[in-house]
Amino acid sequence: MSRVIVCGGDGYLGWPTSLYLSNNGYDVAIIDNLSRRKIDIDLNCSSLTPIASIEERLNAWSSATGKSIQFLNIDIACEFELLLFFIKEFKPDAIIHFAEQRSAPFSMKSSKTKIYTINNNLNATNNILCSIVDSGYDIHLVHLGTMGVYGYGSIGTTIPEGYLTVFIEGDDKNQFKKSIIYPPDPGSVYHTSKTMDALLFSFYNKNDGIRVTDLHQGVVWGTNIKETSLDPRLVNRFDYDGDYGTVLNRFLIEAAVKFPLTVHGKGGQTRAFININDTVKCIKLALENPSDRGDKVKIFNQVTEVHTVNDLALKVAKLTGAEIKYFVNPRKEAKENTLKVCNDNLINLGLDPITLNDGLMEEIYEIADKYKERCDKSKIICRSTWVREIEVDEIGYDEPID
Ligand code: NAD
Ligand code: USQ
Repeated sequence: MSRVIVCGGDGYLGWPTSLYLSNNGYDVAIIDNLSRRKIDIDLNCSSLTPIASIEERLNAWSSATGKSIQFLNIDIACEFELLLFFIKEFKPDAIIHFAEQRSAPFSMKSSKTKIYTINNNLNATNNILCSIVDSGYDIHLVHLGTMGVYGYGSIGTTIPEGYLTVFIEGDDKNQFKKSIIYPPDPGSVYHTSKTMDALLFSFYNKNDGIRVTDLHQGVVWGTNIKETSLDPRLVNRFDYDGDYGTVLNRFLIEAAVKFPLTVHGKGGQTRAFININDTVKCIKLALENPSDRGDKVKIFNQVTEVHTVNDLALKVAKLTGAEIKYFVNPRKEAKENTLKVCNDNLINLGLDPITLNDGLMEEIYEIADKYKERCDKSKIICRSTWVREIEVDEIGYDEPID
């Protein structure tokens, strides 16, 4: 039986992944410092779905399936010795790394959240890499990265999977061919931390031969998978607040509580998306197809389709009858962009993408509707501004703003 440690296994993606892998024959241990739950308390918001404590979650999983998952409360960014001790004891074949502060708006709220995001994310990644080196085991690291490392402009070309082939003119005027990491172009402090992770992977891969797969994932939508639906105590989290909610999930709960769909600017931003059921499948595919020792970092674009924000709003409005409003964009981002993304690696490994047309949007709308009484409407509008010139009071204009 393959043994895997899921760092960040109490979170939105880590929890369903842990259950999915446990159900598919993996021996799973979760490490999490529960910081995401603490951030909810600080922000005075909570998941739309009522999530059980980690202890209740794990007991419910054992009762429902007879399988057990270990849990350790370790701060990966600060508690290196504990992390190393557990890795040596558990002897994992792989570690999946979800354990980072993942909200772009939260990372841009203040200097305090910028500093926390950089300290937490970079130290977590570096500590995991150091502990793999010190353990002496040949552990495959699978990291959840982001499409945002590329920026979102494909300048008429398809964004490749991590590497770009370039031709450089030498001093002797000959052309040299080289494969380089695609030029990073992050749009927030959070996204910047992911571009810095990529350099850490590249270095430890080159220096210590660590096998790494970096999954450059798009915006995730959805909430439950089959495993999290087995018992109400297994329900996954559903973030909808202005800091942590992602765009399509937000539009669905906004529609359920009759709040206008909050399109930023004119909604011309094009982003890549993936359903949470595909996220867990992609991670299993990545685990089953590690690189060989000595190979460079493997990079997969974990995305299934691209849409503009306005497209999404129109689809949700059509499904639910919701009203759309155009808000001052609190972010500094292009008003519109094209985006073409290569996802051949995961498709060639067998991913059969779920799309927005597969009826799942209705299912998520039903979940949003079921829990709508738990929604605090005052938390919906995004109030984290990228630059201080945008006054928080301006946000909420209901006309498209250039
Ligand atoms: P999340 O915040 O719900 O989960 C992250 C988990 O990691 C939380 O349970 C948190 O408590 C834990 N954690 C954070 N720092 C830690 C530390 N220092 N030590 C131990 N545990 C720590 O986030 P998510 O949505 O599940 O995202 C997981 C990963 O996937 C992130 O790295 C994110 O960048 C990436 N990702 C997410 C999305 C998305 O749409 N949600 C899209 C692309 C990529
Ligand atoms: N947006 C709106 N209205 C909203 C919320 C968002 O118009 O109510 C817009 C944003 O301005 C942005 C786009 O929708 O243009 C996407 O925003 P998002 O909040 O859904 O996603 P983002 O901040 O990019 O971050 C999320 C995850 C992050 C992950 C990233 C993948 O939180 O962890 O890395 O998606 S990607 O966007 O491909 O880089």
